[in-house]
Amino acid sequence: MQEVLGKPEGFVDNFVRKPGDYPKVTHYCPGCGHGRVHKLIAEAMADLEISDKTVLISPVGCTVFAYYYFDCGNIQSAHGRAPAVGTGVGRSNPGSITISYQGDGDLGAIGTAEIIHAANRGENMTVIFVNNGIYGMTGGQMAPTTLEGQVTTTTPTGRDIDEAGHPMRMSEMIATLEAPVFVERTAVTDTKNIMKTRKAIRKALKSQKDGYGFSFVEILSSCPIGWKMKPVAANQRITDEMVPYFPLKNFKDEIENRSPRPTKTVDPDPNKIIEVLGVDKDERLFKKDQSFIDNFKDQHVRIAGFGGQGVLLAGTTLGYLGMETGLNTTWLPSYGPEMRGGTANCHIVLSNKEVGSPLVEKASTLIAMNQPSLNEFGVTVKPGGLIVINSSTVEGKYTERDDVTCLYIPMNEIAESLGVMQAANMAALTAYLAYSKAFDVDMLTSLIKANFKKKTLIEKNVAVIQKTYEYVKENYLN
Ligand SMILES: Cc1ncc(C[n+]2csc(CCOP(=O)(O)OP(=O)(O)O)c2C)c(N)n1
Ligand code: SF4
Repeated sequence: MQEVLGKPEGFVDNFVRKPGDYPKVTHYCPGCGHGRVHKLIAEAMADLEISDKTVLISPVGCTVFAYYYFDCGNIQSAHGRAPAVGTGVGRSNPGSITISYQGDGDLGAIGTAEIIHAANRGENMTVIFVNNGIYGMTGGQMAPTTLEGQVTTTTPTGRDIDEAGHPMRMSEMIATLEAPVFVERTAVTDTKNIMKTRKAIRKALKSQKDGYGFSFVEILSSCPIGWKMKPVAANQRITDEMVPYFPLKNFKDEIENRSPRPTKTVDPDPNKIIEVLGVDKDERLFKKDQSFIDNFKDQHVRIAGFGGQGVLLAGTTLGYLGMETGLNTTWLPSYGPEMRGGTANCHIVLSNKEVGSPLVEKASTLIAMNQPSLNEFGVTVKPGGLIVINSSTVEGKYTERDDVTCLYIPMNEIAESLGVMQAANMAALTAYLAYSKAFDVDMLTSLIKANFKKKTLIEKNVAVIQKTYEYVKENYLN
């Protein structure tokens, strides 16, 4: 029999990076280990016949390029987050094969939490951890696996363990956890080690295919560019310097002793949840009015101000109005680390259709509780949209746009005059509702009465709503 060696089936035919490139040139530097590891994965995918159900997740680092090469589903994730993305992919697609392909900076530094917890949960995923002891892509900074004394751009006199700690042995750490089924460290230095790596990758993928859960294959690999060495010397350095600290061995192989894990779909029965929570899904504050729902015009509202102005509460109140009338509703807060005085804003989407995204990039209404919010978000309002401005804190008129309607409401004065300064947010909400007619202002009053506990607070808030309504009627409604 004659065996023809060629490109593994698991690779795409042409590695086209940009028009005009020679399609067979890869991104990787001469002597880089990534190419060798790629080939072993591509071969295994083809031989195990799993390409059509494999999703390979490449995060940040030189690993990021993986999606140019593999003929399978590819997702590019944020730095260190591949195991978290893989968790979602695996759980929502039972029976799929998830490969998390990560470097040592990615897996051992920024993504430490993700890898440890995915391993600890025993997610059905295969992690290929390419350990080259350095941040390759960014020019050779120290990584958690950089050896003691190793010179990098951020340790020009060599890694000092008193200052930077000891190099981390990730395989050893992962192997202490209960759930992982297979953990092995290999290298891609020579034929013998490449064959061992090949076997480990196959074993990990096969065990995932059979449903055994989490496998981890760490591969010592060279980065001649980051190490500032010629490829042959870099290869030798793995054997001489890395292997003594990172021994090549199997740390865990439980495949024979375990049974495949049951496939669980993360699709909880909503009726069951409703039953457990003891709520009645049809019980709403407002009687369901199908014609109101059918005629409802989508609202994309951004409410912005500084912390302490009740911006987020105004948002949830509006969200409750949506929920209590039977609309689809999302509320997305965004605020600084400070509790008070920092910036705060929230996005609210209300619709009679499914909401595709909770982000309000183009607002139909902006409620600007202070000047910085108006400056920042005024430009995001859709032409023909509405801006409700707190004229107690914003000086003059908003002249940046002539294609939107602006309401100037002295929210602080209204609230203060009724002895409840914190209710400026209700003045804001009332002005928006009164002008836009998205909901009847009386509905806001009913909601406050139903949701607020303190009688005096209810009375004061209701007074703010009434006074603001009068103000809007007098100044903006004919
Ligand atoms: C959130 C975030 N932080 C930092 C970076 C910058 N960054 C890009 S690649 C990289 C290092 C990757 O090193 P490693 O995971 O070891 O992979 P290698 O390039 O060596 O294969 C860093 C820090 C980024 N892109 N995103
Ligand atoms: S910088 Fe290092 S890891 Fe990145 S492609 Fe080049 S040799 Fe490989």
